[in-house]
Amino acid sequence: MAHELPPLPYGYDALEPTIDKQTMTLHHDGHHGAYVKNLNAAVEKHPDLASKSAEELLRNLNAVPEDIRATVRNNGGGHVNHTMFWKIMKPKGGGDPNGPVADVIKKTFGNFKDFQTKFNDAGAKQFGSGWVWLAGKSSGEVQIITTPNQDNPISQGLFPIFGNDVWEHAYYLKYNNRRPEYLAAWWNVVNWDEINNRFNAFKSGKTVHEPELAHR
Ligand code: MN3
Repeated sequence: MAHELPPLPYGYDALEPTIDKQTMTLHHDGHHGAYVKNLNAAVEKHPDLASKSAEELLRNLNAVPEDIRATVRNNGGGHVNHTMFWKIMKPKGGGDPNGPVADVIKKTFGNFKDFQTKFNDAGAKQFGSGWVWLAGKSSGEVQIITTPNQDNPISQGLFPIFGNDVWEHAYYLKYNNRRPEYLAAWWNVVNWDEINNRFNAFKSGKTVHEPELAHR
């Protein structure tokens, strides 16, 4: 069975006014759709990889044949990253974090405002395309990291608790070149319940981050 584009869990206009309908349509159907299509085209060349989930491929990129390794890294990464991204946003989201993720933010960064500032600064400074993440380390601690292109933290042995997409395709139609404005507004659509689910999975040692991608 081929890799599949998961449906958007809400309408294309559901995150208005923070993220506009046209951006969501192009981003999900166009960009994410293309990552899935390109990943399938690459994996078709190596039928022994057909049973592997996109996460399994990313977790050990050195095991992926060299002729498709860069394609799997970029398009498998794009598939896994965006599958996370749609879930950790929701209409009428935002507000202060709650639950265990609020506790770890307070413990690690002092308070939510300081965490947001550090996260937004890291995302603003990521040169070119990429992502800013709250990632979990094997020690159980969390840290803010950035990755270029579509690299996912699992390729570094880190758990992607949540991340924001700072590719221009994520914000340019509405925010133009004002990436910091997008980063600041994005918190209005964050889904803290889903982020707590992910944080709990990290704390309980789960190694699958996007369960819907695990069974093919
Ligand atoms: Mn994107």
